[in-house]
Amino acid sequence: MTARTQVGIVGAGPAGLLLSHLLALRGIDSIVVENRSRAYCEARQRAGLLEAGTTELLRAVGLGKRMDAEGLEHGGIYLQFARERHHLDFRDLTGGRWVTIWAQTEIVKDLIQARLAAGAQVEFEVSGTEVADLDQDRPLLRYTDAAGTRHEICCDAIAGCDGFHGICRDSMPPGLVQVAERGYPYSWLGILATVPPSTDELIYSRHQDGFALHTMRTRQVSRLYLQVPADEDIERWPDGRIWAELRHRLDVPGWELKDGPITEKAISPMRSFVASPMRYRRLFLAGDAAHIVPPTGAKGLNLAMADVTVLATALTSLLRDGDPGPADAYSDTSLRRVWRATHFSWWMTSMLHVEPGPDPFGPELQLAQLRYVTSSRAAATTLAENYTGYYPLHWP
Ligand code: RFL
Ligand code: PHB
Repeated sequence: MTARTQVGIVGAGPAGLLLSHLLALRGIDSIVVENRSRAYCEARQRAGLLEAGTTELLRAVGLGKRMDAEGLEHGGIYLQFARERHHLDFRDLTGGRWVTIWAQTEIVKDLIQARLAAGAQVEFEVSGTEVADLDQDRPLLRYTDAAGTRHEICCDAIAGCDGFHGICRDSMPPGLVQVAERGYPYSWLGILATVPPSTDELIYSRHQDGFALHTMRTRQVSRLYLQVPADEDIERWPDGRIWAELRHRLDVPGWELKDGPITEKAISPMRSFVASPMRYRRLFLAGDAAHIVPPTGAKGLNLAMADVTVLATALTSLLRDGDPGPADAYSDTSLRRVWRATHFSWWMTSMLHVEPGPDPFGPELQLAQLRYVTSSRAAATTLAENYTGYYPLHWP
């Protein structure tokens, strides 16, 4: 069956769903295809922290209601090292900027609900996704739907929002895409626990036995992470060991970590990865399909949403106004932000994690940098500006 749409979107993660929503606001129709189920997409535990610009964008496009009612605004973070906890006041350092704790699961739920309520076509549980005729003005998107029917959609443009393991990046012509990447010799063990957070704002702790992070999802649910070896087996981390290690690495005099039932437990590898260009003719990559950052700077979701904000404007100019300029600039425009965030995420990661192996040089550099960031207003401002989001997002 051959059908038509203006923009074929591969992937119903935050990038693909938000792109479909933004295009609809500009009168451009799209079809979203997703190989997982709706329930899986809505439950997948990932990011939790939004830059100020991302929250402003969500409000501006009608997706701020639940976030404003239930999200938690934070005006800073704690940086901890040598058993001392230091507060960085973002509002003071940046002239009023903040971040918001609002889970990716909730953003995805709101987006799916908004797309379906608007009558959009979002196809879950597809298989055999393919993109073809990429050298033509009408590229094709093919997939098999949940009932087993094969479809072919003739598109004016295709957006590859299919994450790091998707098919779109590898569908670009051989030799076009350059990859710059960095691996890290450690992973994060993340837990979700039903216990009120033991802190009002996030705690990033550099400890000689490894990094730890205390974050949260709601006033009743805590999220915590531990640095573990890159190839660690989750079976080696029963709940009691996780809480003991968190207590050890987050310890400061006079403070106590409350524990509770762990409802989710997973290990994620750490990687920096940037593919460029993010476009071949009428195929555009956005979000994790084009770039990955280690989670220490909390940038992945924010970058994905920034990419599609730029892309929605570019596709509107191309498809509605016949102006190819912003589409031609899309890759360069997005990569400037991507590389800024890539540097910041690498810098935060390198400052806070313990490298395996004996090396007295690295830890001293980390401590010198942490002392500097917590004592110099200029250094603290650099962190605060990057963390809360440096480039404003434009959604006219
Ligand atoms: P996603 O979310 O991976 O969505 C891609 C979608 O495409 C689907 N797909 C396909 N569909 C059809 N056909 C195919 N062939 C397909 N192949 C794949 C997939 O099923 C999926 O539904 O990418 P997107 O939309 O670009 O969004 C990116 C974000 O999910 C990601 O960057 C963040 O979660 C990263 N991240 C964080 N980002 C932040 O900004 N702040 C944070 O606090 C933060 N914390 C985190 C994080 C990521 C983590 N993990 C597990 C990687 C914490 C963790 C632990
Ligand atoms: C999260 O809330 O999951 C989170 C917050 C900040 C990070 C990484 C993850 O740097």
